[in-house]
This record gives sequence, C-alpha cells and structure tokens, in this order.
Amino acid sequence: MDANGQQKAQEALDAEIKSFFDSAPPLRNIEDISKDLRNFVEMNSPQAGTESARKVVCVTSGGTTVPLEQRCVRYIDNFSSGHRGAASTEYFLKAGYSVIFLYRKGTCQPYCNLLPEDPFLECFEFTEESGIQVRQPYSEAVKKAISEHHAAIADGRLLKLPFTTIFDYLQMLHMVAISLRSIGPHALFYLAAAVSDFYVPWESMAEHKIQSGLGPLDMRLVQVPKMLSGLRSEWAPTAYCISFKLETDVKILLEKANAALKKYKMHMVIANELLTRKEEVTLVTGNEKIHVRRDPELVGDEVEKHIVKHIVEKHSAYVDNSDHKVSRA
Ligand code: 9Z3
Repeated sequence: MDANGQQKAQEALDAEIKSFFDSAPPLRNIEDISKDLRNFVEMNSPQAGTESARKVVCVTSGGTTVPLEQRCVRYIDNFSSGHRGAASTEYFLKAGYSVIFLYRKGTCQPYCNLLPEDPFLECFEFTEESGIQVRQPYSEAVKKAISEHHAAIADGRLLKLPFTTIFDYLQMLHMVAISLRSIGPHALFYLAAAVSDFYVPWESMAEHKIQSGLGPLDMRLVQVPKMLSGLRSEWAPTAYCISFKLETDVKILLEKANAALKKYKMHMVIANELLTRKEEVTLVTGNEKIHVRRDPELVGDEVEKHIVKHIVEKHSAYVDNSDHKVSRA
C-alpha cells in the first residue's frame, strides 16, 4: 500500500474507533476508576529524590462479552478462564512489577489458584464455641491468598479493575493507557484477555429482550475496530506492548502471530494453541521465536513463570535502551 493508501486506511480506522467510543454506553463508575488509577500511578511514579519509576504492567485477563440487548438478557462470550492473567500477575509481582489487573468479573484471581471452586462455603466452618474458622486442609491456601493478595494491594502494587462487556473493557484499557503515559517505557501491556472481534453497536441494539417465536433471528455483528494499533501508536506510544494470538489450528498459529506482530507493531506476540496453552507457547518478536514449555516433571511448574521471566529481560533491555535514547536526545 502506498503512503496515500496507508493514510486513508488510518483515517478510516480512526473514524471507526471514534464511533465505537462515541456510541459505547458510558462506564458507570468512571469517577472511581479515574481516582484509583490516579492514586496508583502516583504511588508508582518516581518520588523526589529517588531515581526511577517502578515498572508497571497492565495485565488483561478473561473474555469480553457482547450484549445482544441493551437491557441485557443474552450475550456472546469469548472463552478465557483468566488463569493465564491471574498466574502471570503473581509472577510479575514477584519480579518487582506493580500490576493493574484488568479482569473479567468472575474469572480467576491472583493467589487463588489453590482455593476450591466455592472457597467461601468450602474453606470455612462455624461452631458455637470457636466461631468461624478455616478448615484444616485449606489453611495454607487461605493464608497465601489473603496475606499475599492483601499485602500487594496495601503496598499499592496491585490494582484490580473488573470489566464485563467489550464496551467496558476497551474504555478501561484506554483509561489505563492514558494514565500510564507518564511512566513512558516503564509501562508494559500484557494483553491476555480474549477480546471479541464482533459486536452489536449500541445504537442498533434492541432495547428489550429479543422475542422468540418470530422465526430465525437475523442479527448483524460489525467488526470491533482493531484497538491494538491505537494502543501502540497513540494511547501508549512509549510502552512495551505484548498481545496474545490464540488459534485452534496449530498449522496457522505462528504465521498469524507474525502477521499480528507486524500489523499492530507489537513488541511481542505470544502464540498459543487452545488445547496446549497451559503447557507451551511461543514468544514471537521481530528477530526471534522463543519456544517456552513448562516442565511436567516439576510439581507446580507453570508456563507463565517462564513467559514472565523472558518478558522481564526483554522489557529491561527496552527500558535501558529508551533511557539511553532519551539521555542522548
Ligand atoms: C490468549 O490467547 C490467552 O493466552 C488465553 C488464556 C485466553 C488462551 P485462560 O484465560 O486462556 O488461561 O483460560 N488471549 C488472547 C486471545 C485473543 O483474543 N487474541 C486475539 C486474537 O487471537 C488478539 S487480541 O486474534
């Protein structure tokens, strides 16, 4: 495509993004989110007298929904348990990062992987003599969940922001990106959320529950504008950006990851296949492909530990290189 064609394509994308945001239902708790983000960024910014900002990663996690009715009864969902995002959050915190955990309500939470499915009912017991107590088999798991999670929040190193719909998610991602601009290359985006590709624009969506009995349902879904380009070039142009590519056909996986890397100018794309995603992934950058596997012989070894280790190295090199460029400018 020549320069003129590129400019036209960019203008068309900008118009689609603008129309998505203009027509999206506004976030209900926008004031609280803004305040939490402001406080979090301030706590993680360089204080007078100290040399540098903490590294901050925005981890997105879980799938976005696409409502079919404004007073939503039905919706389309994207698969993601949130395990990748929750586990990665723990490893980033361990590596000294502060984390904004942008997650789908109801999906996996950091430090909770050892808890049973219904922790409230299964982990506790009540007797008249001793009141509420943790049941013995869960005492370590509950201690870990409560102590590590609460410490990260209290120290201002973990901020958790829940979303449900594609409208919430993209508006919140935009807010996070704008807030992290002030820390420049110290910001990292780790986009593990499974994001809808198609949606029903708010203004063309039925207000009330769609009635059955009228025969087959015809519904037009339009493409969600590719916000990765916006994130990379405008929202957070100095941050290190990593997206994920999920496929079910392993034969096209690396090719698609490479295409995403180039198209959206990501610094890294992590390629994973649905069935093996907990065992292995490939980290694709402009000049290498790093295959990462968990060690099945090692109890508790998780692929996220290896992913985060590589990312920490790459991001450090990126920050050093950016400092160098800034100081020479
Ligand atoms: C992923 O590929 C994640 O690794 C998984 C993690 C969702 C597979 P779980 O949450 O699974 O641990 O159960 N996320 C990105 C999926 C996605 O929507 N990618 C888009 C695409 O492939 C690009 S943004 O086109």
